[in-house]
Amino acid sequence: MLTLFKNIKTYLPNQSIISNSFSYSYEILLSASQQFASLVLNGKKDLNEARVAFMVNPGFDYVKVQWAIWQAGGIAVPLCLSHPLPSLEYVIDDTEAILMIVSPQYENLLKESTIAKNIRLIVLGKEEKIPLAELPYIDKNRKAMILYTSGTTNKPKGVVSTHANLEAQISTLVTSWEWTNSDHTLCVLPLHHVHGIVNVISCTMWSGATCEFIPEFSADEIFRLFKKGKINVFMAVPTIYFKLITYWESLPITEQELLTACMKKFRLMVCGSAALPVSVMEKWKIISGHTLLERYGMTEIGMAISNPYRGQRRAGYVGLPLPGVNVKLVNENFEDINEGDSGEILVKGENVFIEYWNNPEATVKEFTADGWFKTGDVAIIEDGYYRIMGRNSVDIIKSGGYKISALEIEEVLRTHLLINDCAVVGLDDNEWGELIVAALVVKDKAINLKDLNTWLRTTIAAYKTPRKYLLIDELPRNAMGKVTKNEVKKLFI
Ligand code: MCA
Ligand code: AMP
Repeated sequence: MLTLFKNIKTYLPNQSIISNSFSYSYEILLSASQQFASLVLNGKKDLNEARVAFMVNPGFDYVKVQWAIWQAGGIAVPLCLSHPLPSLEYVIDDTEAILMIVSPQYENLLKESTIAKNIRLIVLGKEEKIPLAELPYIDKNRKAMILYTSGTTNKPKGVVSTHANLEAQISTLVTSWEWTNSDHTLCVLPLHHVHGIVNVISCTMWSGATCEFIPEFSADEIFRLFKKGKINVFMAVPTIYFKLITYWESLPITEQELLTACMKKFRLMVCGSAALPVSVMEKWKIISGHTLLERYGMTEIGMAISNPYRGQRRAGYVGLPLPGVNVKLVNENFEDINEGDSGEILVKGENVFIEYWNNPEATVKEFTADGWFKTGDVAIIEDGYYRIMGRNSVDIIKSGGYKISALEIEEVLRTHLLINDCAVVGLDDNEWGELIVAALVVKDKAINLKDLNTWLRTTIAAYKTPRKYLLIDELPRNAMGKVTKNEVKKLFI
C-alpha cells in the first residue's frame, strides 16, 4: 500500500470519501491518518508488524484508522461489526493484538476484555491529541493485513497479506476494470472482507476516485443515493442484487423508471463472492440496463478470474484470469488436466497471500510443493471462459456472500447440553445462495429451537446461524461411519 500513499500526492484535492453527510478530500484523509498514526505509534519508532485490531464503522474513520496502522508499521486486523464477543475475542487472542481501536458504540462491548488482556484501547472521538511523529519506512514485503476466513477447519484462519500482495490485488483490478479518478462508488459491504476492503475502497483510493459509504445495507438508501446521479460504479454480492431487484419490483412504475434511467448512466456494475444466478443477472439487465461483470476471488488471493470490462460477459461464467494472476486446473493428484475436463483451481502470483497466521501446518497443506495455492474450488474451461462447478468440500457454505464453515457451527452446537450430535449443511436458495440448516440428534425432543437460536447467536455471528432445524433420531452415515452430508440435505427437501 506504499504505492497508494505515493499515488495520493497527485490527487490531494480530489474528493476521497463521503460519509455521514460529510465530504473529505484526499489531503484531509492523508493528514488525519498521519496524525492518527502518531497516536498509534505512541512514542515508538515503528510498530514492526504488531497487530492492531479495529472495530470501526464504515466511512472516513475506517479508512483513516486502516491507513494509520499501515503507516505506523502495524498489521491491520479489521473485526466484523456484527460478531458477538466470543468471535471477536477469538481474533484478538489469535493475532495477539497489542492495540484495539473502536468506534464509540463498541467501547462497552470490548472495554472489559481489553483491560483483562492488557490491550491498549483507543476510542475514536476520545483520543488525545499528540504531536505529529516521524513515520517509519515500510518495505513492500512487510505484512499489512490479517483477515479471518472460515474453511475446512472448525476455527477460522487468519489470512496474512503483505503490502505487495495487496498492491498486486488492487492494481490488476484498477487496470482491468479501467478505474479513473472521475469514478464515484458506493460501499455497501462489510469491511472485514476482501470484497469491500480491496475491490471497493482500495481500488477507489488507488485511483483518486470517490467512495461514498452507508452505515449498513439498505435497499432504500442505496436507490436514494443512486438517484442523486453521482455514483457510476457499483459492486455487490448476488444476495444484494437479489434484494435490490425485490425492492425495485415493489416500487411504483414512475419510481422504477426513474431508477432505471439513473442506473443506465453507470459505467460499471460488478458481482461476485458467490455464484451469480443467471436469473438474477437477466433481471438486473432489464432493471438497470447493465450486464453484470461477474468475477471470481477468495480472501487468500484477492480476485483471480474476471469477465472482461470490454468484451463479452458470459452468464454463468467468471471469465478469464486477470493480468498478473496465474491460474490452472488440476486433478486430485495436482496434475494438469486434459482440455475440457473439470479440475481444482490453483493460483500463483504476487496477489497470493503469504501464510495463515500462526498456522504453518495449514499454510503447507494449502500450497503445492511448487508454490500454487489450492483454492478448493472446481472449474471447467468452456470456449476459453472459466465456469465454477462447485467446491471440493461440502463443509464450506456460501450464504449472502459470506463463507461459512459447517464444522464451526457444528462444534458450537455440540456444546449445547441438549444436543447429542448434529450436521450442518447448505441448501440451494435463490436469495442467499445457500441457506444454512442443521439436523439435530437431541437428548430431549421438547428442546426449544427459538431459544437454541438465541443462544447460538451469543457465540457466533447471526449470519452463521441455521435458518432451519430438523430433529432426527440418527445422522445418515456411510460404511466408514462418516456423516453423509448430501443425505442430510435430502432430509430437508
Ligand atoms: C444475514 N442474515 C442471513 C445472512 N446474513 N441469513 C442467511 N444467510 C446469511 N448470510 C439474516 C440475519 O440473521 C437477519 O435475520 C436478517 O438476515 C437480516 O440481517 P442483516 O444483517 O440485517 O442482513 P442484511 O443486512 O439484509 O444483510 C444481507 C447482506 C449481508 C447485505 C447480503 O449478508 C452482506 O453484507 N453480505 C456480504 C458479505 C460479503 O461482503 N462477503 C464477501 C466475502 P434475523 O432477522 O432472523 O435476525 S467473500 C470475499 O471477500 C471474496 C474475496 C470475494 O470473492 O469477494
Ligand atoms: P472468501 O473466502 O470469503 O473470500 O470466499 C471465497 C469463495 O467464494 C471462493 O473460494 C468461491 O467458492 C466463492 N466465490 C467467489 N466468487 C465467486 C463466483 N463468482 N462464483 C462462484 N463462487 C465464487
